[in-house]
Amino acid sequence: MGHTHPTVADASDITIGPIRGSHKAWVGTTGPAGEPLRVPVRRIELTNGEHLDVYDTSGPYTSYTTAAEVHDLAVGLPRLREDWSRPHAVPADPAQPSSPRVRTQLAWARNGVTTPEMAFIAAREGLSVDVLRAEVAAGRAVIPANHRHPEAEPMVIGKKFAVKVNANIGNSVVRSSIAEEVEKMVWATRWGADTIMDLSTGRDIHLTREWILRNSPVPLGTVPIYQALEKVDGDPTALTWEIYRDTVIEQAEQGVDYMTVHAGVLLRYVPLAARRVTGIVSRGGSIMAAWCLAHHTESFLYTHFAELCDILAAYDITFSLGDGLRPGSIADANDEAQLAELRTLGELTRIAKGRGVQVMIEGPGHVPMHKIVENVRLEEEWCDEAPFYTLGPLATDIAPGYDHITSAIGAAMIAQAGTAMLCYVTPKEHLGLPDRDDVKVGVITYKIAAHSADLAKAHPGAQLRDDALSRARFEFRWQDQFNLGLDPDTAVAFHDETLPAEPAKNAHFCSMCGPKFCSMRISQDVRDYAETHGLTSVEAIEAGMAEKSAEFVDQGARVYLPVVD
Ligand code: IRN
Ligand code: FE2
Repeated sequence: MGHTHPTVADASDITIGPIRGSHKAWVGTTGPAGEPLRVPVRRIELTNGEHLDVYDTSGPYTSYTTAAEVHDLAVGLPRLREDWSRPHAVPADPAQPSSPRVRTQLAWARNGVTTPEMAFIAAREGLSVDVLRAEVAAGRAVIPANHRHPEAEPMVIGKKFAVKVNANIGNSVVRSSIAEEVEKMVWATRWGADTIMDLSTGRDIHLTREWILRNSPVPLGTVPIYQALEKVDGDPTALTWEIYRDTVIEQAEQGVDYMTVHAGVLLRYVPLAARRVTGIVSRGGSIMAAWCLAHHTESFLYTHFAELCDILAAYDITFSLGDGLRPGSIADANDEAQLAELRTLGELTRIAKGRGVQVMIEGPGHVPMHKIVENVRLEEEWCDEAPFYTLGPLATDIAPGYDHITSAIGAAMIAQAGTAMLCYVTPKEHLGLPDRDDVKVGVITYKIAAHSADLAKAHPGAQLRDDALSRARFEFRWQDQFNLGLDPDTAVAFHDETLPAEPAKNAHFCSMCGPKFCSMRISQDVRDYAETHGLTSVEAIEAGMAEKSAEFVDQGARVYLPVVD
């Protein structure tokens, strides 16, 4: 079999240009040293002259209008954070005199230092920088920002902030090229992915990641054990701490912002998963379980954890402590294997934070609705409220082909209960590798879950978009209704399937009920009646009723009127 050269990305592969009805804008703020910072927003222009700014994850791609404007993908995005002041090393934990001196957002926050990243994020979230710094200092929020990934626009993951969405991409031996992965990253962030995880396992892992990192406007996460496994030709028993450590350093140098580490899969927990309906479903978890069993030794991720912390601290990489024993079916939810691992993740959280490393905790998986909230409660109790980052969970197992929906139901519930970031699930989950359309459906589905939770948690400003859209809907400003939505292209396409003519974009009805029976139009009529008669709505309704009943009596009080030709 001949070796195919890696195909690299070129500008024609990626989607550029503004999302329908909006354009990229920047809102100014200042950093801790008074330096000007520009925070990106997506500005939706409305037909009534108003506009609404919404959170924007798309990077410069939505500001390009022609292929000629696109930056050189081989060079990468402008290095936004390169010139920002990076404070000097400070004690990892000022309360512990023996803690190492590090340069992480956690240590800076604990020492009362405001970083440019914090100022940028506070403006982005519409919250005060003091609240943000306090949340980071307490370990309740993380800012995944490797010093070596200056292209990324800073963002925060924590329950006091907007719920975030991660999109997984990555090739496998079976299919996909580098160009496709860069294209998927741009595509996923266009629709609102807050972070990207590159889960590549095939050939060209290093090069694929390099292309994604240099061109990604959002933080990038990886699972280093996947690449370590490639280095030993897929034999988990051949893994060593040294191979793993070198892989982590290789990825750290490239700029990976957060890493999934399945250090809570302990030798003694493996038998707990043996009698499960679906055993171990985590890829990383199964690799570590195989290693522990084969060597009958404790996991090298666990025994070398402090050393690993110091590597991550040097770059300010955030731990995403993996849920290697998460349930892979409703039957296995909240079982002893899952909870034993979670307790260990709590122990590891304290070690990492003591060394100044930011931590979030990965969670399930497949969990029926009545067992979801308990997951958040235990995670907060055992892991000192480190941000929770969950995969769904799927609320039922019976809908392959629709698992973006089964999981969004669980995701909305768990986010309302306090989960800070949701890992998307696409319609292809359990069935195959997602393509471009699946990525978009997955991201939009998860934006719905995340935003629903923001509303339920009364996140400041979250409801502005709902209210703007509802007003547009009520006032038959069709263009505004499309453009305020998460996916304007689909909204307009659906509308045009039945009413493609241009005048229908102003019509006071749609094809659902037709021109005669629109509830929105009838309500409008009631309002208009009130206005012309100088009445309140209630009075208008009463007056209108009286008028109608008089008409009814006038016409002979008959329910069925005679046909008049
Ligand atoms: C998120 C929460 N729990 C798991 N995840 C994500 O699932 C994790 O961050 C990674 O992107 C993906 C696969 O992880 P496993 O199967 O190696 O555990
Ligand atoms: Fe699953």
